[in-house]
Amino acid sequence: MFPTSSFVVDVHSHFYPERYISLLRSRKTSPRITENNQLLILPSEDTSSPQGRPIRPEYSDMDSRLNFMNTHAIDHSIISLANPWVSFLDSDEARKLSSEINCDLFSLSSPRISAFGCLPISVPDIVEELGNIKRLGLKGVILGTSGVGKGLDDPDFLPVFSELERLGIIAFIHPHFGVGDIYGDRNNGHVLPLALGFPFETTVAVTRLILSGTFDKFPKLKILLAHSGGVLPYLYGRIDSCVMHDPQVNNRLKELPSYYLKNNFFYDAVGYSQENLELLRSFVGDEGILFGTDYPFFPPLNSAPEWQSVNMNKRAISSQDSEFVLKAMGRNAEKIFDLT
Ligand code: 5CU
Repeated sequence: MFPTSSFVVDVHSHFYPERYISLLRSRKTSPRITENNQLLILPSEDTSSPQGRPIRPEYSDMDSRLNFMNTHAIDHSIISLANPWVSFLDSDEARKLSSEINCDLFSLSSPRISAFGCLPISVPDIVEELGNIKRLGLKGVILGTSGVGKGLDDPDFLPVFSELERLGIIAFIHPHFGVGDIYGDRNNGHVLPLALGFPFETTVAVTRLILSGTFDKFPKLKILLAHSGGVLPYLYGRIDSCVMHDPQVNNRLKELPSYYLKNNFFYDAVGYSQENLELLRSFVGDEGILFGTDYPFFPPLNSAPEWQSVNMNKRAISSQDSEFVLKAMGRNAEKIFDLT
């Protein structure tokens, strides 16, 4: 049951400012918007018979978003640019566009909307833009899994984590690449990259990040993980055991990986089932789980006003006790992101 007084916050909610839409419309290769209004983003999509998703007003129109929020009783959304952010641009273009988008996002802030900023693609530019994001008062940053090309455990990327910790900015780690479509060419739409590829991409990137010792260097660093942390809450015991039994890694970290997963990470509740949520809850406890929708992705295939994808996650949360419901639906986010 939903307690009537709950303040509901959506922490996983994407938005495309108009200037990003225009850029995608002007492009001939993915990411792009085709003449038939299909949005192509995933690396595997831009084939001879492109498989996109219809670009709908929800992607960039604030009124549609507010309608959606009203329909689903969401009081506040923390919006973020979706993958692949500005990663397809050259360094100068990425610096300019990320800074403009962050100003766009700031200008959309209201009692019902706040935002995570996006980042350019080189380390000095990222460090500089983090200062800008802090000054604008954005609630965090969205970060892909590739860092500046060599993953989040790239030693050259350390200054970014150092600055995130120093400024107290939370990074929302979100996948983009998936893992390879293997075995044959049957058309399964987006099911394999989104259902499996995305969570495994997050799992691999975050495990590498932990194994690099980054959280021993920056113990106050805080990360929000998309899609309930991929399969990390399911595999943490196996990851711990492999570290304990590996002569190369065994002495590298101060703690076992599960320690960092419990202490340095928050998790969105975008897992679509009660069992997934209960597993996550038993692993991380009640304070680190936050409701999200992944809007505007996964709209209903018919024109139903309520989104099944949203209701699946709400139903999973509301199957739990009312104290947890209050926390996961909004109180945790209010506290963590200082949503006053
Ligand atoms: O439908 C999709 O491709 C996506 C995507 O690319 N990113 C995301 O956050 N959700 C769904």
